[in-house]
Amino acid sequence: SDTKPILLTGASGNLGRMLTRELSAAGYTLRLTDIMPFPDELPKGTTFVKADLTESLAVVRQAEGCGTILHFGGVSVEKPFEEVAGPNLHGLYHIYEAARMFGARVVFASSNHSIGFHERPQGNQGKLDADCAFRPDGYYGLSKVYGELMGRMYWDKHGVENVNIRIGSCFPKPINKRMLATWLSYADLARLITRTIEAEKVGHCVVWGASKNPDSFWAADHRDRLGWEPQDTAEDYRTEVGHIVSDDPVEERYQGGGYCSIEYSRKD
Ligand code: 15L
Repeated sequence: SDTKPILLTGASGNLGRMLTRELSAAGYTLRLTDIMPFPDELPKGTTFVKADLTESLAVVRQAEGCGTILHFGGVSVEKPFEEVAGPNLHGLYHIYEAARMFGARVVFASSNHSIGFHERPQGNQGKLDADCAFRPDGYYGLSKVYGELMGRMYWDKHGVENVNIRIGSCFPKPINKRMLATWLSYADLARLITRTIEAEKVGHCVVWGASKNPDSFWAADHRDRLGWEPQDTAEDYRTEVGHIVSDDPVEERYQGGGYCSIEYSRKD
């Protein structure tokens, strides 16, 4: 396994905290960073530095000597453009420059909102492959498109390897019908991240971040390069949450759900 330390941005967020627990328990050396204080007890051998992604020097200092940068930092929900741009556009640039400088691999927490304006498929027909068109459903999703394309460019131009995970809905449990398609269990994400660290060669890689859900909206991607297969399934929650839908037709029509309805003003 990789002996170099791993930088984890967004460590104080829900997924950052879960990954800190899982990866430190598995024996990885972690350097954590976030703009918010780390709310849990620091695992042994782990360091935490409070830093703003928009400040390039702080990012570079943290990344020195790291083999992998797990980039979970930044704005994680729909916000006005000016709030998204600092962390998600400038911050991401700093991450990629640091990766180029130190020869690190970037694992980018992308999102289904980079393709959120694709309609939901009917049954097994029309599931999306990872090379589908980007159809962002807001400024947040647009920043994830930019992040994925930044990875494309840094691989083509500088050979910086990167894995872009289009995370569906990563929560302890699915809470509505949409999540019977989009849910990613914490355990499946943790196993996926381990593979992104350990895989021999990844190039520029795009993976759908969903568990083994029969209702998934998504099909082919690059998971074979990582040797990852999800093991959990949202199906276990069908009777509990399968009837929970919104009365907003825009939300129910598109894959991005409620993000598509935010400030939606199209008339036809
Ligand atoms: C995301 O990208 C968000 O970070 C998360 O909070 C959820 O809203 C998720 O998408 C989703 O689409 O369910």
